[in-house]
Amino acid sequence: MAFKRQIDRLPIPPADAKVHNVTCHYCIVGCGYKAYTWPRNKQGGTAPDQNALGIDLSQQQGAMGEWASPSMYNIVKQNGQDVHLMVLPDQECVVNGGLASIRGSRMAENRPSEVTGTQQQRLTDPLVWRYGTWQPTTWDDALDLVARVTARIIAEGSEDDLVVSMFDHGGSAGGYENTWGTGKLYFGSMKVKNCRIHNRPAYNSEVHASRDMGVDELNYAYEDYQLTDTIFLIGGNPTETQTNLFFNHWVPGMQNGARVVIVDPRRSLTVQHCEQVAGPENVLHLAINEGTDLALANAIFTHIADQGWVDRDFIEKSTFRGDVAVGEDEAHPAPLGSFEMAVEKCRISVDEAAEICGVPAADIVKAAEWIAKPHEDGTRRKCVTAYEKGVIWGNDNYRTIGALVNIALATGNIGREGGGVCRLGGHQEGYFRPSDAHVGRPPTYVDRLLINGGGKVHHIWACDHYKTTLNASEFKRIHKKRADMVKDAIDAAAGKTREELVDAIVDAVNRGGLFVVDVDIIHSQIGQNAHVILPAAESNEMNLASMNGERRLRLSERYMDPPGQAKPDCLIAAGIAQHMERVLREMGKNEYADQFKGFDWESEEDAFMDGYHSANPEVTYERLRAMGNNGVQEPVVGFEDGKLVGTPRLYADGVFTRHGREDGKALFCGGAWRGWQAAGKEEEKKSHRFWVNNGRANIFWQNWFLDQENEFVMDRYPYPFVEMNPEDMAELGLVAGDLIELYNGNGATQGMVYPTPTAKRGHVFMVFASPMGAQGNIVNPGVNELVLPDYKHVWADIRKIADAPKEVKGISFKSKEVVL
Ligand SMILES: Nc1nc2c(c(=O)[nH]1)N[C@H]1C(S)=C(S)[C@@H](COP(=O)(O)OP(=O)(O)OC[C@H]3O[C@@H](n4cnc5c(=O)[nH]c(N)nc54)[C@H](O)[C@@H]3O)O[C@H]1N2
Ligand SMILES: Nc1nc2c(c(=O)[nH]1)N[C@H]1C(S)=C(S)[C@@H](COP(=O)(O)OP(=O)(O)OC[C@H]3O[C@@H](n4cnc5c(=O)[nH]c(N)nc54)[C@H](O)[C@@H]3O)O[C@H]1N2
Ligand code: SF4
Ligand SMILES: [Mo]
Repeated sequence: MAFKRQIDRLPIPPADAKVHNVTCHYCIVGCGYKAYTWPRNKQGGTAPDQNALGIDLSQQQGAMGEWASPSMYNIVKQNGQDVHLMVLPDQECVVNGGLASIRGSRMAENRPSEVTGTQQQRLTDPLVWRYGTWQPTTWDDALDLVARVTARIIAEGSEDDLVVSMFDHGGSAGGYENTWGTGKLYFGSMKVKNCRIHNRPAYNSEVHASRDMGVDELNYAYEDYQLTDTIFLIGGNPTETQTNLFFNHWVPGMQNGARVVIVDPRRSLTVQHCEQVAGPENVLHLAINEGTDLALANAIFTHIADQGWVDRDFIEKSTFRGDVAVGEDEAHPAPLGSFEMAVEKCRISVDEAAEICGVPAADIVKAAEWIAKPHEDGTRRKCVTAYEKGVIWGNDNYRTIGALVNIALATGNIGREGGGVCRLGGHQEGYFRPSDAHVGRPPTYVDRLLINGGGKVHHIWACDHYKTTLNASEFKRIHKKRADMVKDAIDAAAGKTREELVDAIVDAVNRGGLFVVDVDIIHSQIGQNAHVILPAAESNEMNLASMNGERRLRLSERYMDPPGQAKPDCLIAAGIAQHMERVLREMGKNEYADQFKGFDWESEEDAFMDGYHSANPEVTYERLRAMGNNGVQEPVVGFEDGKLVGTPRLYADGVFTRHGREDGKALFCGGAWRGWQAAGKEEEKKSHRFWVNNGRANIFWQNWFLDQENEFVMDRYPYPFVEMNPEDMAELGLVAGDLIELYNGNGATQGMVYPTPTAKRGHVFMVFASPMGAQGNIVNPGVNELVLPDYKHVWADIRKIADAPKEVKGISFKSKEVVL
């Protein structure tokens, strides 16, 4: 922050500064940036030929022009030397068109620097629990312990005793390199079935229904927002969560005349921003009762079908024309089949839905008209459907997502300009792993397994369930208790040999303990339970390939050294595999040891070539580098004239394949409304005063792992905010900034009251995943049939804990609804 760092000027990158392509490693959008680095003793000048930007810096730059804020600058290590670093949004990148965001523009200041003192929390060495604390050590020492304990436990029991929590995305802690490294280890060398993904308690898809219907969830191009008539948003808040998708694609779309239908029980900032850009008359906000999206979507679908606003030709040619193709069963929470089957099963009147959803029937009709009613000249209306966590972590995930895809299929809005039915997305994607078929469907509910005493060794990669899982109070209590048993055993074995130490650990896990290995960039909260902590490198401390929400694949280049001994995750996975192989041979298990061969990678590029490249032979680092920040949209279908050739939209040929059916026909979903689907939700709602809606806000990135050491964020929000209606506040005797406790039968958490006049009475919105108050503490353990959590639907009571503490006294509680 400028005022704190006493910075009123920044060094100018000289004309010969090194330039690196950077894809922002925070959200799904993957904005393009350029990182400039240059020696510490050099500076450029203001004349265009004296600086790397090639512009006249003696002149004031325009608001949308190229300029650097102090947050875009740092001094970092590159090949062992201190260098200046400036990370600026790329004006030429088609994703963001030169826009930054409040997160991406802090990439530079969120780098570890020994000179400026930023992010000194980064792990620099492997740590092992010794003498009652964590002690730094070598990679060989730490990995030897991991491998010995893991190999012993598997040899004496089975691979089912190893529980793995691992990221499955792009950006940092992911990308094609790292998902392959971990995937090859746990699904190639081993067949670990008790594994879960970073954000949900099982190994499954967030959008099973869409895939089962044949539709991959990222099927459009971002430019479709500029070519469409209507944007249909359900359970997403893109101005805060996919920021430059909103500003660089939605805004021009609205300026081109697109109308917007937004389904969110809360008046989000996206509603307000859309009203400003499109005019309130072109924005329809359906502030439905929480969890009733399925009733709404089915009513819109029914109305569209009854009015005949469907694309008959598309239905005939591209969708299944029988009755039921896949019956409802344990693995399919609704039948899948023809349009007619779905219309019959999903049928619900507009009036009935209005009653369930708590919105006027006329608004539901209006939504259906905006989405599907043909233009006056009879031409088809184009509509982009975009959804995210309000329905993914919502009530009845499978049927609700199926219902949204139904609408897009019925109106022929997939694979065409101005169409698409897509996840907005979270992190970038970068999934490439061996088959996960051995996991099964439904998969193991891993958190429950751990809570019930299952599993003996827990490998954790880049996630912190302390802050982000459901039923977190119970999870933490038990995880800690089990990990402490092993800590005690290690403490008691102090000074003994490695063999005796391993014996002591194995004995403790056989008594119910849990041996925990945590791979992270910081010492996280769940890391407090770890016996071995392994330091990872982040994006740009390594090269990293990932794709964004329109499947745009880029290589984000390494421009600095990782701190200390930290390494890319793929090379850490390789290290574990190599030590497993060695230890297993020592144990005489040669055949099993052989399964851990093939990890002799020296760099992340080797991991990329071994994994992603093997299935996509056109794609290499060199070619990706040449494609720059605009990259190529996957799937890559060729290499011509020195360029990779991609695919702007999926299913342009009307052939649907995601479900693996040979007929290439999409399926409709016949999932009727059935009230609260997950166990315990209905009772919880009845017995508590407040709905604790929860999610994200622009300023934070995820569980605050970097934000917690960033003054800009912590000065603004020292505690997680809880938005509350001022009349509810008055009734509870609360004033702005008071610390409150939110409690129910699952546990309790705390936050800071933020008066919000637009909040409905009895609804609060809490920012999730804060180190100072995890919302997950009060989320019940209920999941859907395929073990997807419903984080969003939580009811609790609220009481005051304390007056606003000192850090809170100075902060603003102004409305967040700013005029753009
Ligand atoms: N600033 C920022 N951006 C991020 C992230 C971040 O941490 N910070 N994280 C990234 C990740 S990993 C993800 S997954 C995405 C998530 O992106 P989003 O899904 O856009 O974000 P959320 O805030 O979780 O939830 C969106 C909305 O769901 C609404 N909602 C709650 N219950 C319901 C309901 O019953 N029905 C409907 N229709 N809506 C409901 C909430 O009011 C909220 O406005 O964001 C990504 N982008
Ligand atoms: N109540 C509630 N709970 C939710 C949600 C919600 O909306 N409400 N949303 C869910 C969703 S969508 C998500 S994505 C999850 C997020 O849950 P998590 O995945 O647990 O949270 P993150 O902040 O993404 O975790 C990133 C961790 O990885 C570390 N890390 C960062 N970069 C690297 C790297 O390059 N390598 C390694 N090894 N580690 C790295 C960070 O220090 C941090 O500890 O939360 C889920 N939980
Ligand atoms: S919108 Fe997302 S990808 Fe773009 S700069 Fe912001 S955080 Fe990074
Ligand atoms: Mo996410």
